[in-house]
Amino acid sequence: MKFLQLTLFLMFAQAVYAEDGSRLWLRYQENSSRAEVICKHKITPTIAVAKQELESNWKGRKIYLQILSSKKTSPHPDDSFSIISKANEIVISSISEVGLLYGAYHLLRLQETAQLTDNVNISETPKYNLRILNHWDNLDGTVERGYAGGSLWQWNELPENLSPRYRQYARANASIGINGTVVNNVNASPNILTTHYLQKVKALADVFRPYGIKIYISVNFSSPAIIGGLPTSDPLNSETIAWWHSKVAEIYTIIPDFGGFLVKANSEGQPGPQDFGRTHADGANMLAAALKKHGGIVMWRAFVYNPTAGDRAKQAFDEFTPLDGLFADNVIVQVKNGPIDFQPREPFNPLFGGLKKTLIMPELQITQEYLGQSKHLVFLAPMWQDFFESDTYCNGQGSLIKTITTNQKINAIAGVANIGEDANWCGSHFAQANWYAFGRMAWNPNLTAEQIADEWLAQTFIPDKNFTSPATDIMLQSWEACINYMMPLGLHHLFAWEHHYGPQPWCDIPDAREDWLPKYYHRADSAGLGFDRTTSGSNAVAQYHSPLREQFDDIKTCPEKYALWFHHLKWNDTLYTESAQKSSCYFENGSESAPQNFTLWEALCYHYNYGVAQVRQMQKTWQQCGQMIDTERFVRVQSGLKTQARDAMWWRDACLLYFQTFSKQQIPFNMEQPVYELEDLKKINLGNGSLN
Ligand code: GCW
Repeated sequence: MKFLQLTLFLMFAQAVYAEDGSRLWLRYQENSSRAEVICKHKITPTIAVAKQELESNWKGRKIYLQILSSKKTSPHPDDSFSIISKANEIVISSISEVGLLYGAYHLLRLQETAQLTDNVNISETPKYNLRILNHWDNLDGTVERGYAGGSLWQWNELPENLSPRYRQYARANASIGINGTVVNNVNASPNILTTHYLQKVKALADVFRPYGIKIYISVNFSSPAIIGGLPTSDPLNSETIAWWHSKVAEIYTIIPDFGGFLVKANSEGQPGPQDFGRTHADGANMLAAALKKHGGIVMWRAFVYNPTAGDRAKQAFDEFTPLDGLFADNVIVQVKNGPIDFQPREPFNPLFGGLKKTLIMPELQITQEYLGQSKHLVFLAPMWQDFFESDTYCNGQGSLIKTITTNQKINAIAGVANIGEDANWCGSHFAQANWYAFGRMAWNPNLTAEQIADEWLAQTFIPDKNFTSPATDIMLQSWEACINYMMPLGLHHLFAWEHHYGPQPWCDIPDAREDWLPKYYHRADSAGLGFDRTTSGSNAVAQYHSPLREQFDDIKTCPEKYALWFHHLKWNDTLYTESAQKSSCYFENGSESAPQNFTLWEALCYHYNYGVAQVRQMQKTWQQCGQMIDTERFVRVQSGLKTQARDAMWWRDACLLYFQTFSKQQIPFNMEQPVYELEDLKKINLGNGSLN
């Protein structure tokens, strides 16, 4: 009998506490009796959420929720809040309801991360007004570059049936300050604009509204012709214009607080204004005019490149800078962080600092398309921190990206979501940290990766330094590790065809677009390696402001991390900078035998091996600290790290053995030697994703 009771108890406990990650970072221990929360204002749906979260989860003094009268000093002050403690109470105040909600989540975060002190006096204002997720979710339920199962949106069941996950999704976003979501893929189906689908979108908007989240949609530029039956979608044609005006009016009748459109035009086969001999500005302004009177915006993507010869890294700049100043004031040009495409590491996109009279917003990729997808533990906040802190020099020294993109009339930022229908939302436990980090940095890009890792770990696992501090180390070195084992020294796009998971630097597809093949980017030959973007090459360096352009142009001053991004170096050229300093970190025979300077070939061997060593170290650290948490998540992460360690060796061997066919040099004896044969690696079919 006792045994049966125990078994039942264990089964029950397991069912209640399945550690599948579904609770994300919101793992509050509910109060047995409700906390005292007083609000003298009308309890609107948003205030009700704030109140309920605090009543259930706050474990301290009485709380007052207070709406202040607005001074209307800026167009977007709404989300700010303050939290002030008095002797027996805490007052959260804001001029908006959603500000109170953000204040509530902030206070709970302080509680959960053990950062609460007796005297609280906090004032928070987000740096970006619009903090938006971009879902690349298709209407057929698939997700482009999604690694966490199918789409969260059950289009077939909407609008009648509302999955409970919609509310959980909104709650998670609100808890980190995200206030907008583009629900469908930028490779947009025109059908999203049909009344049938707009009703479904409305149902989602209704769920998200109390959480302060606005809905946006991606639109297909040819919608007037495809679903409207017009002979053209030319943005200067009066019928086209009328169609968009009436479509937008319809949307606002259905969803009165609709946010606006996101558009991918004339890129990778998507239609756009250039199909009709018009410019991006013509296209964007036409849509903007339709949205303007309703308060909507257009986010017009700058991710464009033609299959023509030339340097792909230069194309967006070349296409958009002549249009600077021509965009309407409710158009924001949405620019990926780097000039190519979410590679493990890119220098910043020169459109930041290049467009001076146009609203511009960064697009970051949370889903790890090119960083091991949901299989590798790669924390992206260090990359984003690096990006935000990049100095564009557009108005002299100190023109940091985080400064110039948060001092505009509308300050916005987008992150391509990594969310799917998997129980744990993101496909792996640590991938959730990237969703979390995006929200936190969109609120405040001055937060450091370390702070964010630490607070995420404390909430998601345990607020114990013995755990969070080594686990933070893992997270903080994971991005560099990934760069090292995948494509160090400025290499980029060595990925397998279309799949973007494993290495295929040799990839050659007959008739494929040249700029979709790794060879276009690495340019390996018997002389050396790398893409010459100097003044004697493609001259992409000229797109940067001085002194960056001169710095990048000269290999002696070009940061080593961008060496092969900007230069075609010879195999025996000497690299003077960081490799040599790091040489003592990883050598089988210890630092004494390490050379003071590396040749390019040696540096390459060193970095690939160092990347593998870093993952092995991540495994050890996890072994040390991970056992402090529940077994289920410990084991899952442990197993993920095994995959990552094997994949790191696969990457190292594939790239080194392939480049060796050009360098014709041995891998230095004091470094680890390959474990695979190049010919075997070439046979891997990436249909199944990995070596395993
Ligand atoms: O990174 C590339 C992806 C495409 C994506 C495109 C884009 C949505 O491989 O899948 O399409 O970028 O950003 O438009």
